Amino acid sequence: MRKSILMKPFSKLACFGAGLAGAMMSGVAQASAPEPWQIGLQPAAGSIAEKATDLHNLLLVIITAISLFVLALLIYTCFRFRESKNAVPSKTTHNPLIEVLWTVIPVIILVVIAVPSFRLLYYQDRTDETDMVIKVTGAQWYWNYEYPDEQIAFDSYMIEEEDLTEGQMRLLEVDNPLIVPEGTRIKLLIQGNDVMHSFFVPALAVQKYTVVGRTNETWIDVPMGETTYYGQCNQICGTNHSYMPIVIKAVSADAYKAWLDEAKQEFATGPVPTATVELASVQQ
Ligand SMILES: [Cu+2]
Repeated sequence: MRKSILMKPFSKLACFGAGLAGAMMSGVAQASAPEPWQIGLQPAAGSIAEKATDLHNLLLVIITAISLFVLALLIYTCFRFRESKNAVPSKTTHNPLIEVLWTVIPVIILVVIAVPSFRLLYYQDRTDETDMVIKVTGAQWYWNYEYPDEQIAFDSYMIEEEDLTEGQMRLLEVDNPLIVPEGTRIKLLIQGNDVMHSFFVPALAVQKYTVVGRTNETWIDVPMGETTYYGQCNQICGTNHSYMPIVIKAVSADAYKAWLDEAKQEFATGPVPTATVELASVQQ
């Protein structure tokens, strides 16, 4: 299998590193991946994920309060109107005050949720301030990554279980990860090659469908720090849907340059078709 020059040093470190603040401070690469028995979100990486986590936390408070309120009402009703105390049920059908309350209060709650929700939706939708463009194509069953400005493109396949090396995660490692420089805002142009797939990397809070004949645009805000972000296809796309993981490795500017030099030898595409260039420049 083809290996990028960065594959070796990073693969050893690409295991269960999430939350290792000490490791990050000392500049050692870490990984952002699911952990056994994890129930919360993966640590937020970048501004989009931070905003998404904030919204999630706000919603958690709201839904918990609503659930507890409804539970309390149920318990009170069951107790207060039990048969022994209330043998003949009330025939009341209308109560204007309660009806106004149970209409207006949910509307207010929905508005409170909608404001930060739409703000996040538009924030992560697109931005003019991106540093580079990467075209992502979903295919049965692998990913293709193209750097139109560098004229390189390569496929990224999952590493089979029997080929895994010590410390690598089953179903999550790939032969050619998407290498990006740390601290960069990257515009993603996402396309499908056959059926619908979905490009999903939880720590970066990016999830976008790949659709044949259509280019979906989004962006990721890769923070500083040499981190490997793991994701997976998130739209059932056929037999091997579970076997097309996504690995994004954020590396230092120097390491990115070194990788780029190597990749230009190995993955050169030649001049990019005009349509792609136009698309990238129109959307910038
Ligand atoms: Cu899939």
